[in-house]
Order: sequence, then C-alpha cells, then structure tokens
Amino acid sequence: MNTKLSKKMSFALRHNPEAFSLTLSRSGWVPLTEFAAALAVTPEEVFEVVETDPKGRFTLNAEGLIRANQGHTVAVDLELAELAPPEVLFHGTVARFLPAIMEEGLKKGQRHAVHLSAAREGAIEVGARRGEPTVLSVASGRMSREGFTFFRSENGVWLTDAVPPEFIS
Ligand code: HQG
Repeated sequence: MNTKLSKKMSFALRHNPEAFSLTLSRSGWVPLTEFAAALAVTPEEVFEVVETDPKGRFTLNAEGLIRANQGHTVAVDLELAELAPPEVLFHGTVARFLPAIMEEGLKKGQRHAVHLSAAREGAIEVGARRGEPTVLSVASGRMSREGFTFFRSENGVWLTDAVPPEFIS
C-alpha cells in the first residue's frame, strides 16, 4: 500500500480540500478523475489505495466519486443511518489524557465524532499512535438505552457525539 498517498488522500478528503483546490459535495464526495489530477497522481494509483488501505479509509462509489469514510474535520454530512451499538465498545488513548477524560468524558475535539472500536485490538492500535496505549471500555448499550445515538462508518468505526464519564471504565 502506498502509505504516503493514503495520508495525502486523508488530508485532502478529511481536513483540507482547499489546499488542492478541491470542493467536496455536502456528503464529502469528489469525482475520482478530478481528485487524482488535483493530487498529481493517476486514477489507478488512487484506486489501488482505495482497494488496499488496511483500514478501508475510502469509498469509491458506482458514480466514480470518492470520499473518506470517517475522521473528517471539514463539515460534511456522511448521511449514516443510526445504529444500535454492541453492549461494549472500546476507545484507545494514552495515560496522560485519562484525568481529563474521567473528568469530562470523551470529547470529539476537532473531528465530527468520538471514534470507538468494536474490538479491543483496534483500540490498542489507535492508542498506540500516541504512546503506550490505554484501552477504555464504553458502556455503549447503556448509553443507547438512555438515548445517545451511534453510527458506524463504512469501514466499521463506531461514532458518537460524546461519551460522559459515567459510561467509561
Ligand atoms: C483524546 C485514526 C483529553 C482521545 C484512528 C484521543 C481512529 C481526550 C485524542 C481515528 C478527551 C483525540 C480517531 C478529553 C478524548 N480530554 N483528551 N476529554 N476526549 N481525548 O485523533 O480516537 O488512521 O481526534 O482519547 O485510528 O485517537 O486517521 O481521535 O487520544 O480511528 O484513519 O483526544 O483516527 O484513524 O484524537 O482517533 P483523535 P482518535 P486514521
């Protein structure tokens, strides 16, 4: 997999399309041909990343449009359907954030949502990007029953607006 290109694609599709003179549709799509040209690569090179990216970060649809599946900081409406979560979801982080997290809960920060993993291993990988990983369990089933909404991205990342501390252990 061309990791360098995958990162550039994420940057363009999630955070800064203007840097490449791209305009995303309101649900985050851009034509593949236009996208490849803007990144100065071939559509085949982009297609290869879409197919081989280990986290399935991108979708190319039947109309030849590409978008990032999650992780945006730019305003997009992914039009995901609300979904009942499993009883427990996991969040990978690092120890230095724990005092704040246990005080104010998980916050989405710059992104559109708090990212949660269905598998503990996935959360370990997310936390490990920042140092020695710490995995938190989120009582997502209880949250859902209490009216919190959950979504799941095309590539299986669970998304919710915020997780108050009482649901975290
Ligand atoms: C932490 C990657 C202090 C949170 C990953 C995290 C994921 C708090 C950081 C995706 C806090 C935010 C998202 C609070 C949360 N006080 N710290 N109240 N609430 N935090 O990158 O979940 O490779 O925005 O624990 O694999 O780490 O880009 O979120 O450490 O799926 O495709 O604040 O990004 O995917 O960091 O990662 P991020 P994340 P990609």
